[in-house]
Amino acid sequence: MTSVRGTQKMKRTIMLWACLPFLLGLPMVAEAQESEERQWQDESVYYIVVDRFMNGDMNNNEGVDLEDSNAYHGGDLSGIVDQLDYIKELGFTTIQLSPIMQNDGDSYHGFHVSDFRNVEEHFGTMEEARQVVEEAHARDIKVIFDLPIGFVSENHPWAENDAKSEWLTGEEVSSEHPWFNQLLQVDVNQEGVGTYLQETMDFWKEKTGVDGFRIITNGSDLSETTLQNYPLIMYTSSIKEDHTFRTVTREAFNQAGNSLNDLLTEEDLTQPHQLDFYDVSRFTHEAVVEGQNPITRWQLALTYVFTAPGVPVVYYGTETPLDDGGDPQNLPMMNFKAGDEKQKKRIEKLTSMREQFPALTRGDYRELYNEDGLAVFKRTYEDNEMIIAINNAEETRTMTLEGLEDDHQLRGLLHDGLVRQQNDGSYRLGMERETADVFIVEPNSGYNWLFIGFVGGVLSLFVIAVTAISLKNRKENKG
Ligand SMILES: [Ca+2]
Ligand SMILES: [Ca+2]
Repeated sequence: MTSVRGTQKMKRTIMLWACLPFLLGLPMVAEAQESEERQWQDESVYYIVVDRFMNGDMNNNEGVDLEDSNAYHGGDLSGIVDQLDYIKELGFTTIQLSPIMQNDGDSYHGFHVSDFRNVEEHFGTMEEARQVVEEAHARDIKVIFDLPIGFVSENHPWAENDAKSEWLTGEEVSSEHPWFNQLLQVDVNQEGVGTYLQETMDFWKEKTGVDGFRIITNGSDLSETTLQNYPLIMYTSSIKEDHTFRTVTREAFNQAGNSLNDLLTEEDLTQPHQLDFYDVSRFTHEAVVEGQNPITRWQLALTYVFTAPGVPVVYYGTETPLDDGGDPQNLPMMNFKAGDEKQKKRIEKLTSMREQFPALTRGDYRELYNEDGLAVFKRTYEDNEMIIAINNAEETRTMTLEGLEDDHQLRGLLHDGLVRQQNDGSYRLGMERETADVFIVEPNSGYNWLFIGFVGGVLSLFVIAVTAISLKNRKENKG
């Protein structure tokens, strides 16, 4: 009898203690941002080169040769489904896939399309494309497809069909990049092409549920009328773009001691920002060539890309970080066993910050300071104010923050730093060499007495409740 009663008593006590975290969690819930309708600029994007990510199906491996960097390597749509949890853990909210449309020859990169409305057999089937989207959505991840409408393979039916051949300019794409050799230019400004593009996007939406597209052109802008008010995520990019943001960001961060004065800050919050892509060697390699620690370099560069206006698009393998040996065409298979924990942790923190603090995705931008390798800027959205500090110098740097209200503090989210108001009323920010931090600006209440009071109150109630139960049990035992 005694043992049963003892067990019951223990159960009651355990249940009471089990409630504690929930009670303590209550003020956190109240603080959470009210969810507004999500916009494209709120996303953090992970870019996947489908052939080089994960080989999930051995039955579609025809011609696969891991020794030949120009041959298919076997990655496919079902492999992406297998790794969605991995991507989710890193905190990305959108995946973007290199072109999955039917392709000619060995074009593992997907840019030699022969049918815009079919899935390349090396990558899988339409059903598997639908599954990628469905499984991603089940994890609250959006999916974007690359759609290279600006050019087609020489074997595309448009090259043969007299009626459609007027959609082509009659010229080949001129590009120094070998991926774009022997491609026929599409005249994207023709009304027929615009209609075809729109119907093709509708087709993929209907078949797979995809959330949006990147339309890739050959230099000419799409006619605006075609795509205005298109209801899905959609942005265009050209293989002729000069990628100024990318160039200056890479140059600023590839070496400690570089000035950050040239960093380019755009007004456009919806502009995708990608440091690595098919036409440029990995930033990892650039840092290695400069004799730098690539992890440190990436941490500063990524902090900038994730907190400056724009949408961060991270190339697969950045988290490990993958080195291409300086050849942008060298896209090794993703190695899920490799990886640097510090690098992954930084990415996880940056993605979660963008989810938590709308100033980072929607806020106004203002530069506060930029000298001797230390850049400090502020993002503000409604009552959320964040200050980002990046010290690219090889020494500790300090600066005085102007224009902050009295009795506030800056709480660092990457290094747990705390900046408090000095006796003379100023705020002094100090950053160690080659570090970056993202600070939340909040009222300085010294200790948070409201919260301490709440916790104290809850604890007292618990002590009283537990004591009362013990007394009651003791009485029962005696009785
Ligand atoms: Ca495969
Ligand atoms: Ca093919």
